[in-house]
Amino acid sequence: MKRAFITGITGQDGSYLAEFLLGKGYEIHGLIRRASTFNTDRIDHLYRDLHDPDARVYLHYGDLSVSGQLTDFLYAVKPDEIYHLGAQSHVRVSFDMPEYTGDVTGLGTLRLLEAIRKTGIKTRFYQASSSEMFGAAPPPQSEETPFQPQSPYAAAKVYAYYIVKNYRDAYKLFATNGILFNHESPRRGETFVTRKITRAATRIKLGMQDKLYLGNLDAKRDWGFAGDYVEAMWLMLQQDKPEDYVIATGETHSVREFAQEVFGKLNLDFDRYVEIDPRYFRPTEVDVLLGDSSKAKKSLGWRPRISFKGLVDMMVDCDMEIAKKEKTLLEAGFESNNRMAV
Ligand code: NAP
Ligand code: G4F
Repeated sequence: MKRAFITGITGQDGSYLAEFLLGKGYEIHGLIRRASTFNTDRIDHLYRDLHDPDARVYLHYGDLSVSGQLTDFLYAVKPDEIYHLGAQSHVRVSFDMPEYTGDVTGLGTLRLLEAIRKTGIKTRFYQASSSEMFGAAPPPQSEETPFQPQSPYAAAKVYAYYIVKNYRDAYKLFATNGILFNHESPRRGETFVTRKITRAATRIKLGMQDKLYLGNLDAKRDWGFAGDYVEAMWLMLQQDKPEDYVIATGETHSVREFAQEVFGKLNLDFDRYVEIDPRYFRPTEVDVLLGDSSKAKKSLGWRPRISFKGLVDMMVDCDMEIAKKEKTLLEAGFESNNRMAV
């Protein structure tokens, strides 16, 4: 049985990847952070009690800012494949927490690479690189496009990207960069724009919210489905040689278009409910991301399956179910979304 180590297993991508690898027969080891509230909602359905003979998911407390522990984990687990997805991944937040973002999102990658080098384990390493690294570079962006990062998050990812290349060359590690464009799902964090829109619009539809406040509606993104993108991560680690790949749909839409699609599907008047709040503007913005994933198509045989409209439908349908449950609880006199007895 192959063994995978996943950082960021509690995040959107980590949960889809864990599902995907379990389907391929892997044993999964995930790094999780200790929190005072539960942070494993996205993977609870995958977890089995460790006394269960069929248990194949093991969770380990740790943090990307602590190197010694990462080394110990890798030495103990000796994974065949490492998927490094953990990061402070919110671009706007990285302007508020630049030092922390540099430490976790940038140096976190170095700590893992050092752990591989020091333990000498034979493994394959996937780095969650980002289309944010292209920043101000004109579209379409491919593996050949020079980076022009526009945020502390993007700068940290550029550092991580180059340190992966350096360890690949210097120490002959099997280490790859997957340069993934934006990918979304019903499991997307609620402060990223797509999920913020689908959550708000479905709540507005059911009369539980009056307005949706957004920032820059003109920014354009190449949005795909996270479930499709984790397959590309796996494919990259199954190749003979470690290389870097762009993963994207090749289609771009503005935030306004995404929101109009969502509000239109719900027969809601976009102009009536959406307002601009400059607090959501960023000190420097990435205007247009549009990926050229020809290399991945040719070499990995990878293609996105879910279309832009399919993604909107999936997210709206799931958030409508959540909104209905929330409304039922509210009508029955319960506070929704509040798991604590206060
Ligand atoms: P996400 O939902 O924000 O998940 C981030 C994960 O990192 C969570 O599991 C989080 O744990 C963990 N994490 C954060 N700080 C950590 C720390 N100090 N130590 C250990 N773990 C930590 O992000 P995602 O959308 O799944 O993205 C996965 C990766 O791909 C990230 O590296 C992101 O930057 C990159 N990426 C994402 C996209 C995209 O469009 N989604 C595109 C390109 C690249 P908690 O659950 O405890 O917070
Ligand atoms: O959904 P976003 O926050 O995603 P962003 O900044 O593109 O970053 C995501 O994708 C990257 C890949 O390119 C990942 F590396 C990164 O980890 C993350 O997953 O914002 C998308 C666009 C931006 O232009 C932003 O300014 O939406 C605009 N926007 C407009 N109003 C908003 C809002 N973004 C957020 N989060 N909230 C708003 O109210």
